[in-house]
Amino acid sequence: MMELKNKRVLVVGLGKSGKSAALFLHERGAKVTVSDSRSAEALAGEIPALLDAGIMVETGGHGLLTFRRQDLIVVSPGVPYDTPELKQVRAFGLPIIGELELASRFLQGQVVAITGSNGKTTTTSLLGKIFADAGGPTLVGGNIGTPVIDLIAQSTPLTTSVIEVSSFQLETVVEFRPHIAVVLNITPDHLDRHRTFENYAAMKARITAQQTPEDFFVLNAEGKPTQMLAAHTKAQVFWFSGRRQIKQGAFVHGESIVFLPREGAKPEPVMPLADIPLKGAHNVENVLAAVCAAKLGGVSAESIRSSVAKFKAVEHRLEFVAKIRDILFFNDSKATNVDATKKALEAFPGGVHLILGGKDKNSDYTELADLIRARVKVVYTIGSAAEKIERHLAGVVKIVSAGMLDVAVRQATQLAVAGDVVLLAPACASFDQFTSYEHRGRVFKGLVKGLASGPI
Ligand code: UMA
Repeated sequence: MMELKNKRVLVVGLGKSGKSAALFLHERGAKVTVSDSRSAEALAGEIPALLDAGIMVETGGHGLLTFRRQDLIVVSPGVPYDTPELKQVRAFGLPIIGELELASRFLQGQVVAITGSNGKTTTTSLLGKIFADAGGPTLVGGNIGTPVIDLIAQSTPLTTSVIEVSSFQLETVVEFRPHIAVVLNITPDHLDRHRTFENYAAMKARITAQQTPEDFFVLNAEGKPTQMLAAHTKAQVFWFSGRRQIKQGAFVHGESIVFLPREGAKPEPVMPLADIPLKGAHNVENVLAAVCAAKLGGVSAESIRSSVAKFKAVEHRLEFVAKIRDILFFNDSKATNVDATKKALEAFPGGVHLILGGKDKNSDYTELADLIRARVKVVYTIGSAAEKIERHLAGVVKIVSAGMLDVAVRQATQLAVAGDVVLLAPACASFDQFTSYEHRGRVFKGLVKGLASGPI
């Protein structure tokens, strides 16, 4: 375990991760400073408690000198790897780790880590529920919302921690070693930060870097980027597939999900597909991944089946909001990249009014053209990416430049007819107009609920 007493530690970023990291480090006897690019006014709610605890706070930017006087730097996931300050710190040879790495050095019990471009949160909550229903002490956290540091106090050697990890968090891991690691899929996302798809995929691969032959690596058998990872692990590889039988792992056989514990064994039936309560083929893949990881974690097929059958869609992931005048409203605010929007569209055969836009991540929206042509009646653009999206989809579909979410919802409701679907699956980050994708999703739901109570 890492010795922190009297160590000078700088925590960069005072969001959820940074705050938890700072307080944890302080409790362990470190001399902690936090630094955030936001102004003191913007952080007014956080600062007094930190100062009271004896933690130093720097606001309005990161001073180079602040970085120099430290023994360790702990960066928040949202802080880019190549900021000038971090570049310079690296040149001095100071250790830089992320909140996940720090937490994993203190977390007790076994870790099941899930990454992927899409489906992470659904799979993490489902797997958390499966392990908890099976009766063992279970904790759930990570990118899903609760910093892993906040799980440490409750963890014991018997705990299973089911952790959602992002490419941002994997960028700063060193010794992080999950007993079971899952990669759901790798499709372009966060290219504004990682620059190239290859860099982004390399970050995802770091989830297995410290695994050993006693560990398990669960991979999607469909798609080159996940297939290729099998060559880069020391762990035992298990696969999942919605399309075909695989060597060992979980797959769809007829109308059921089955698990194959090793090559040549008899597949064990786990559950009928009909018992999956979630919409869309992508959710079958999420369930397959969860089944595979749960079986490897020792959960019985019967227990898995009953947990999956009771599972409810996670908020903001293709979440049904309301039916008004026979128009269905779905909130998929978590569709923050092009691939997630594709998956959302695949869940509806047609008649879709699609709200797209927000903060661009260097994405290629022309990839949506075929599905939009086949299934979407009108696209409503919002946010700073609107103009780019309109250029990429010119001539493909009728486009309404709505600008703001409330305008988009109002216009979609006017143009939609009975049987149509109004879908928020924006393919972009939310940070231009909202504080998070959750905020955007809640605003959308509020607008829809407002329609339900007033005339339209
Ligand atoms: N900041 C700086 N300097 C910088 C950049 C940011 O000081 O150069 C400051 C900001 O002013 C802000 C703070 O850093 O005060 C924000 O830190 P953060 O962006 O790391 O956010 P947290 O609140 O700590 O939340 C993070 C994850 N956020 C990101 O990865 C962007 C949350 O994932 C996660 O739930 C939380 O830790 C707990 O683990 C959110 C996310 O959007 C949901 N994740 C991305 C995704 O899912 O696509 C990866």
